[in-house]
Amino acid sequence: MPRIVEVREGVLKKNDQLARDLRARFDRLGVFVISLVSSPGAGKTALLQRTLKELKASRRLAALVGDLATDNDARRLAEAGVPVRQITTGTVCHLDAEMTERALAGWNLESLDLLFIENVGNLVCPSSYDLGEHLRIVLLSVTEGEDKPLKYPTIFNTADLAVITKIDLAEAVGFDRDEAYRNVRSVRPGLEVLEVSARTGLGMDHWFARLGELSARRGSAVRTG
Ligand SMILES: Nc1nc2c(ncn2[C@@H]2O[C@H](COP(=O)(O)OP(=O)(O)OP(=O)(O)O)[C@@H](O)[C@H]2O)c(=O)[nH]1
Ligand SMILES: [Mg+2]
Repeated sequence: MPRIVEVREGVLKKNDQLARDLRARFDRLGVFVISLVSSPGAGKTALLQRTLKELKASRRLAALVGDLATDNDARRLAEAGVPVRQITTGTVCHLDAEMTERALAGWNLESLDLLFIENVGNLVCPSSYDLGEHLRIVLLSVTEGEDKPLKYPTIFNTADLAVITKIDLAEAVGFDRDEAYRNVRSVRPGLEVLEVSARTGLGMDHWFARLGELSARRGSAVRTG
């Protein structure tokens, strides 16, 4: 086997082990962890901003956010008045379990119900790295093109739920809903798909309801990886 492949496999194995340990810790401490992945600008932060504001009255929340540079997203999320930590990855195009664990140091996880993790905007790299989350959500905005699931199948294959974002723009950009669903399901048959607009609020009630239902399954985690 070429050495570069061996090294990469070794890194992934180590990440998987650490992620399993993290998930066991989250389970023990009773915090449900949800990660969001998407291409840059698909609307992860906008969706989270609205979600944190809505859910903070009934749930104890926190968020971690990864970016190569800037703490713009952490500042946007902190406006909701919940604890937020930034992970600055430098040149790395994804979060990994070790970065996640380091970012959690000193945080009182028992005092949380839900922890959201916004991954670096990228449809490729994050797919290989388990962060110990219970639920991985992939976002696809209507402005990206309906073919993205076909071109980036791995991220859709590793997700538990897909959310089509910026649905308020669907008509303006000629979004072909049937084709998008067909493409998601040809890559990942049966994957649940929701539609939202963080701008207008369309679909948000259903999103909140599904988050509530899925996080209630904490005892029998959605992801087992
Ligand atoms: N019209 C519309 N615009 C949106 C919506 N959600 C996000 N946007 C806009 O899309 C742009 C990107 O949104 P972000 O929330 O920063 O996207 P992101 O996925 O967090 O981006 P990165 O963290 O850089 O990957 C911003 O200008 C948002 O205002 C939406 O539902 N409708
Ligand atoms: Mg963001």
